[in-house]
Amino acid sequence: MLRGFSRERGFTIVELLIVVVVIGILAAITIVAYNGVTSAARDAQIATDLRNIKQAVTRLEVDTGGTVFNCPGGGTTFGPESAIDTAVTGLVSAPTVGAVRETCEWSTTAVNSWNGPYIQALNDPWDRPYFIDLDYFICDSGNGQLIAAVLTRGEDGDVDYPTSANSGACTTTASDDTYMELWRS
Ligand SMILES: [Ca+2]
Ligand SMILES: [Ca+2]
Repeated sequence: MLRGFSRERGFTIVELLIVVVVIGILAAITIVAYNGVTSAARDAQIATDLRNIKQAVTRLEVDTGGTVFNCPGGGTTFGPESAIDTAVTGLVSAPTVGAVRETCEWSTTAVNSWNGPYIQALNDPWDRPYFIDLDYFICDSGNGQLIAAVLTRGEDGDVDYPTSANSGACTTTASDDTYMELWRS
């Protein structure tokens, strides 16, 4: 009886600790794997959204003969910037006739030939509208470049130019933005 009781005494503290540690390791591995999957899915969604917005910009150009904000020659020099769902971009709702900024201006002809919406209002994974910036600076092959881009400003919600310099030699700096180039001057 005593011997049988002894065999069924249950787990020792050491055995229990080992079980707890093993469960902890398995949980950590699962969390890391899950985060990897969700961030890959998020990146894929952003890539799809940016591509769709770029296609909408092209359709807007075909109809109006202009482009987002209706800047002559595309406009990358100190061009305007805005969330895609504002009327001034001309993507989601019809723009009104008038000056935007610098030489960008919606003319009566362009507004009359507007046949959108070219895309529905669309938010990034952090529930903020995607953003169009006609003077977005990037570091390309070691040189600061000015481009027109559509982007998500990332988790921090701010535009972080991913470059150390606006022109000339540059190094890439930390940025949680994800952008797609529309054109460059
Ligand atoms: Ca800008
Ligand atoms: Ca950012």
